[in-house]
Amino acid sequence: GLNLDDIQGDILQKNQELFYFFSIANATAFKPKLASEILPLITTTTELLDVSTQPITVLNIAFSQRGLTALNVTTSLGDASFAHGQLADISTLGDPGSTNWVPQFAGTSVHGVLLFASDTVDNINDAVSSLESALGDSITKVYSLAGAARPVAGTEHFGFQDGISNPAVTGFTAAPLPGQFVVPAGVILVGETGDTSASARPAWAKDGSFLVFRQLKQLVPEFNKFLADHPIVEDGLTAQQGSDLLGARMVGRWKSGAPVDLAPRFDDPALGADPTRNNNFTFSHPDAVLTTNQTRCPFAAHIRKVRPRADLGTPENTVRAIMRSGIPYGLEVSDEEAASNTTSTERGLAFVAYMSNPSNGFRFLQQAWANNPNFAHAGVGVDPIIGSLVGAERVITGLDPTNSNVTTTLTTDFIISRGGEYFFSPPLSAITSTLSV
Ligand code: N7H
Repeated sequence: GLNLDDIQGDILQKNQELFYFFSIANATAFKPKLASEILPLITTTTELLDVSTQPITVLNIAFSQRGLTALNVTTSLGDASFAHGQLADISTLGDPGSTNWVPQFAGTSVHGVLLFASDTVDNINDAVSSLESALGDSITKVYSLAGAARPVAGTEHFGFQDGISNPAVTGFTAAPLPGQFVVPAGVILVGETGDTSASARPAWAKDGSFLVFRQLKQLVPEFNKFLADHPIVEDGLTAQQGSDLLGARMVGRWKSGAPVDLAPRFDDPALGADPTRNNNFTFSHPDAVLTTNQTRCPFAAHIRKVRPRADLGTPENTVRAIMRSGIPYGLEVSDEEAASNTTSTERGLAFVAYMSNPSNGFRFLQQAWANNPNFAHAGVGVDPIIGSLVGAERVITGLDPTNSNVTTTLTTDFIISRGGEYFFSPPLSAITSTLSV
């Protein structure tokens, strides 16, 4: 089985979370404090499994390549995108230059990130100030981003339930839900069975995981305006229903979480809320040709682009699987923003995903699938949610269920990347054996 005492435990549903990006100002002073002050506070997966051992504030830590270098860790983690940092991937990821990036992510001082998660902001602030005083000037704060659950729990800012489909991990998830994707532990954890890159990683990295962080700004009033202006027109649908259907087909799920593959015309909140049913689909149906039929779920729908299920075989889906653990950030849309259809205060998704191989996982999903107009079929168009053509207009097919040849042109992106970094979330044992010595 997995050594859950050695694996950092990032809680999946959280109320408040602070991402605290830091620079190691003095490695000699930081190393002993990493062992004596930070390590005892790190929350393990074991501790999270039982309510009685869950701390008031969950703490995790992860390091960028620059951070490992600052700690004088010279063994390579064997992943080029991690080694070069996310800024070097800017064109690979389709970000239209670094002008939209948070300047700190475009700089060179982000050595690591501390993740604080709790029920309240006060708890987080207490944990931050006590850790800050313990660490003194061995680190400096570079940047922080505060995430918070929205009033409708579990939704992201466009209004859709998120966090429904995460893989079940062999050796960890005792009873996978019906239809849940089961992956070998090594797809998420370095060095475990199924990690195809294990031989490239140092022994101390075993049971760690790469953490991809992205600050993804969402233009919510603009997205809503687009849906309102382009309702799907079909007999029996009101304009509002047509707009809701367009949004659902862009995502591949209704706001409730109900997959359009199972609820093709109208939302089905009971289906959306039912974990035994809301993942139990493959896009394949006996009455439809898988490679041409888009009456249920468009090929370009976000969830189908990033996880094509029956469109590809299980091995191809498996190697791309990621464990998502993001949280929304920013305020709710104000009345003024809604009335003017214009974002004036930043909000979005603090995207977090874990995987044993970031080049196979996140980076591949973004570049080769979401941003590729010819995946999974020629001429489909990019992912209308996260797909990028570096700011150019995006032409999507298949969004109209009545005629799959109709194209939908998106003249603007609804998600703007503000950048991020690639981190490595080490096993606790590596802190003792390697990072703090
Ligand atoms: Fe996505 N959204 O609100 O539209 N995502 N995503 N994502 N996403 C998913 O199934 C969203 C982003 C994946 O197994 C749902 O849990 C938004 C990036 C994957 O069927 C919704 C942003 C990447 C899945 C959203 C965003 C992914 C997934 C449905 C950015 C990777 C699971 C809920 C602001 C490169 C697919 C669910 C599966 C699901 C949204 C980003 C990947 C609603 C708003 C950058 C693998």
